[in-house]
Amino acid sequence: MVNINIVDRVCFIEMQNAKKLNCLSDELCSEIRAGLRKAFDEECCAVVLKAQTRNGVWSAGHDIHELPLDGQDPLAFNVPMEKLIHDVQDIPIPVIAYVEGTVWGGACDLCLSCDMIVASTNATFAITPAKIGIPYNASGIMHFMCQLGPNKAREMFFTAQPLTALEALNVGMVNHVAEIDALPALLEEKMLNPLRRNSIIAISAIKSQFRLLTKYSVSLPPEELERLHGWRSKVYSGRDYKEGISSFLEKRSPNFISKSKDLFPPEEQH
Ligand code: YXS
Repeated sequence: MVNINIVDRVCFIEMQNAKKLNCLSDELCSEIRAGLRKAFDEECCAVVLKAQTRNGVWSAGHDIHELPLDGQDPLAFNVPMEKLIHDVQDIPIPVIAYVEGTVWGGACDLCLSCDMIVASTNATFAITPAKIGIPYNASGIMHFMCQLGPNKAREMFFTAQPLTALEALNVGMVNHVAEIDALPALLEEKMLNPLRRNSIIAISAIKSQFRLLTKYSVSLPPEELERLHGWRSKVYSGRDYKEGISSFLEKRSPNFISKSKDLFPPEEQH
């Protein structure tokens, strides 16, 4: 599912499950995580996460077939896609998302969790839980808020509409955009060659500080955390969530009927 190739201290991890649109299945996430560990063990100075595309799709996001229907949190801390996102942020080596094509759902969060993104002009980025009735998770929402600002992040989550590469560049989500043929040279010149020249131990210390500063920049009192979890569990154990998944798999439009007030029953309003 994944090809790992180390060239001149850079670890290229290529998703090769194009026939399944590189859906972030548990297996694919585990193989990418193994690639990250190999990059660290082999003392690489950078990781490049890329994909073989089909129908122009870089990754179609979490594998919808693997979303739990038994009331479990689909985006719990310990699900493989979330573990991959944590590993990308925790590995003290710059991880660059190299995007040619369309990115959907959790794969968009994965790209945002990388340290930098270079994209081809035909790339697009969409976060789509609202289309499937999924109450994304706080850490994922934070990624978008930090990178895009609250307004653009809300627009992406509420509309589930793709952002073009140029729009993503304009809001600072993407570092560089180029025509697909020019992207390899841009990656080498703007990123990989400087990273090979610079001090990796200094970069590791700087990346680890970025991680701590963003991770602890928000503190919610425990009761607020519990309230947040209550909202999420009501949604992912509710009707719209199941309807979102069934409608996708049955290739029909979803019929969402849950109401906002279902989340805030009168007895709980204060
Ligand atoms: O009909 P077959 O069996 O060939 O299967 C179809 C699709 O069902 C399948 N497929 C997927 N299967 C599992 N998980 C997926 N995420 C997924 N996406 C697609 O692949 C086969 C070809 O799909 P098709 O016919 O739609 O291809 P297309 O070229 O017309 O359209 C490509 C896409 C990517 C635009 C389209 O497949 C699409 O919109 N996929 C869903 C993208 C998405 O919303 N992903 C989010 C997944 S959930 C997730 O990541 C998070 C939990 S969250 O939602 O919270 O962000």
